[in-house]
Amino acid sequence: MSIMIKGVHVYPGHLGLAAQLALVAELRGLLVAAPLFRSSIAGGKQMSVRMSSAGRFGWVSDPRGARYETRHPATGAPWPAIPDSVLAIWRAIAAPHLRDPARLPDSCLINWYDASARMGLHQDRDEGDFGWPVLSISLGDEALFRVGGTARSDRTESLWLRSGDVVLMAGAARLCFHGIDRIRPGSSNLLPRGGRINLTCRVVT
Ligand code: MD3
Ligand code: FE
Repeated sequence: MSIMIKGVHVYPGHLGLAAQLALVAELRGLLVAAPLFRSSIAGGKQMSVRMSSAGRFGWVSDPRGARYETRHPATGAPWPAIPDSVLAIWRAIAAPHLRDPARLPDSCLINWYDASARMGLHQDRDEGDFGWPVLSISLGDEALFRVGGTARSDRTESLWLRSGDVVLMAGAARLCFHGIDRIRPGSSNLLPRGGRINLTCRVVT
């Protein structure tokens, strides 16, 4: 079951509680090997979201700019593999929208939001080919997601994303402006100390 908002497919409650808990347990191990770090945005300000990655490429942004790197900026180690459970969600939801249905993502960005974190309106433009879709998985506290059109000035619509929701940006929606206005602290008890995790799977090359 899915709904559409501004061309973006939303699959509410795609992951049940057991699947969410299993995924969180897997991410805990992954984040020991590849700890969360802070990126900065143009102008040098730090982002409020902390992040890490899995897969061949991870997204990093520092005063030199935003780019994909094959190694963690603090440890220097290659990123851990994308969990099979995440690849299974990609196969189930993204496959019908792929030119090559066997193509897997080569990057899974892990965004961690505390009670005051947000993400300003932006486009995802650091990948080599915008023909591939982007898939997002929400875990933990609810988040107010805003999505517009392909111009920054286009009218936006908002939607609360909840734990277990999956979002797919394919076709023209791949270049929509989007962001997270705020999270709703205490709205989920999936993560013992609260907060929100968002996983974003992308094809980079
Ligand atoms: C719509 N993350 O990491 S995921 C990002 O919840 C990012 O952490 C947000 O935007 C988060 O770049 C939103 C949903 C999402 C991701 C990519 C998109 C929506 C998108 C790309 C195009 C249009
Ligand atoms: Fe984005």
